[in-house]
Amino acid sequence: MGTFSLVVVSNRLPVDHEDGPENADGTAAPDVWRTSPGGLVTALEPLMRSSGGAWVGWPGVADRSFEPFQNDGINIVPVRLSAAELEEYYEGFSNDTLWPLYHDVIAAPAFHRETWEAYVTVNRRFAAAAAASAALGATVWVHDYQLQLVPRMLREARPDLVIGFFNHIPFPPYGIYAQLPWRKQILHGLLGADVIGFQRVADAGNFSRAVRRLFGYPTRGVVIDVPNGDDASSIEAGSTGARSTGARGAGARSTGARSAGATRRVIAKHFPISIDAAAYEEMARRPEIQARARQIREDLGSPKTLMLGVDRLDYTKGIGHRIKAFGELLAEKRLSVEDVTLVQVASPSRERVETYKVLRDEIELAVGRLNGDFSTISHTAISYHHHGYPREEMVALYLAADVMLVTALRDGMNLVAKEYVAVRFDGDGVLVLSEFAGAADELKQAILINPHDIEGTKDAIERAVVMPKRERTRRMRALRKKVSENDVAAWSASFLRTLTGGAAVQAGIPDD
Ligand code: GDG
Repeated sequence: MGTFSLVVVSNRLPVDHEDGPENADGTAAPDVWRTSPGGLVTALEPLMRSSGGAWVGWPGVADRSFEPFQNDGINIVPVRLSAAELEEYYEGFSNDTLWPLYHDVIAAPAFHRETWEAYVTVNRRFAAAAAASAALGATVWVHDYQLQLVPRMLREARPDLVIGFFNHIPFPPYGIYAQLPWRKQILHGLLGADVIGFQRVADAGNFSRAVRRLFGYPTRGVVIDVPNGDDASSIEAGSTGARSTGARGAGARSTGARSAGATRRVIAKHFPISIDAAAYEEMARRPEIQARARQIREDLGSPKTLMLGVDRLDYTKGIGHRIKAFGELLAEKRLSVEDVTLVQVASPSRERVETYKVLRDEIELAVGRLNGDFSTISHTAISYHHHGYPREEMVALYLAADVMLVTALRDGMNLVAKEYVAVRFDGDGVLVLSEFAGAADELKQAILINPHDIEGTKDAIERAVVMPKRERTRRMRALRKKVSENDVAAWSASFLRTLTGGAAVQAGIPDD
């Protein structure tokens, strides 16, 4: 039992460990911690500070143990992972099994019993660290697909806790999910939470359907009635939802998300994640960033239209489809390299996973071919960058881009689409957005595409390039309203409200 009333659990901590320089006498200097300012940190920072919260996660370096410490007002609880565990739990089960499976099997998922074992072991370690940090009756918020067993493990160790889980990636349709050899164990793990959050209505629906198919538990809208005695034996017995009246642990306190009696009420609902829109706009308004945006256009030869893609180099992002569509538009002379340049930022990602190595080769071959075929001495068709950039540079790129291309084949949300919109305080710019990204549920005034339909994607790109100013402004105004109304603070507040308070009210509302 710990002392923190709010505990966040995620695979990575909001800080990265860096080896400090050696002292002059050859002894090691104190550890250096660099804050990694992701959206989640920004969203939770004020709350973590005011509630004295703790963050449990891996510090980004293998085989090292660190004591808990305070960083910038947040209590950091590092979880140790060995190099072998990283390979099996993270690169293996998380990124080579769950990631492709949950993204519509765009790449083939690997199913290995050893990596599953490592996933269970590591989830248990995260759960133990969270249980040791949380005060009596504390709220614990677990994040993402790497930690789906943690809610159940936590509930078993600490029935007094209020447990939330948020899935940042899609939850697949049953026909795909059912391939997973450990499909029951994962659902059982998740059902340990009081509230399970998803990006889209469809993801929450897929989850509830999987629960009905595999466990037979009744669902009504966003509510799932989970029998109180749904312990591990229900998995082995292949439970069809037989009720039990097992008592809840001592010290359990009643929250809106729970109900007394034979069943425990679990909520599975969409909470579309967002960004700190005001912070992006504030950066975009800085004179030096605007100057940088102008400089970028000039350095690219002042094209009439600058198109931009920003993605982790991942097969879910549809980078290849985007390049194909652009290449065909150039070949058919519907666009010309004198007028249009595509800047593609492909930030390095999961470089030790084989599928990602193959993808990098494919993309770079396609970029090289296209540039070889169409670039001139003075105009490069695709300006391709396999680096990570500082956030200021990303904002300058968004400001410089006339057309933003988000062509994901499947994406939980896609924050890049929202960042582009937040930055465009000038009311200009056109967003081309895949309907397979979660963002498409909210950003309906984008030009929505099916990236598998290359002809349709080409038409959409051409339309974006020639769109009259009036229409651009009208669409961007509506998009900006959406993003500023639902920023990341609203997102986390809404999730935590459902988890700790207003859940009883929400629970009565059918799925919307
Ligand atoms: C997962 C889900 C969901 C990218 N390159 C650079 C850079 N980025 C930043 C972007 C954006 C973030 O990384 C990427 O977020 P996305 O949402 O686009 O995609 P995933 O990484 O796949 O995130 C996704 C998200 O979780 C949140 O729930 O939306 O669906 O897959 O913020 O700007 N940032 C900097 N330099 C780069 O080179 N500074």
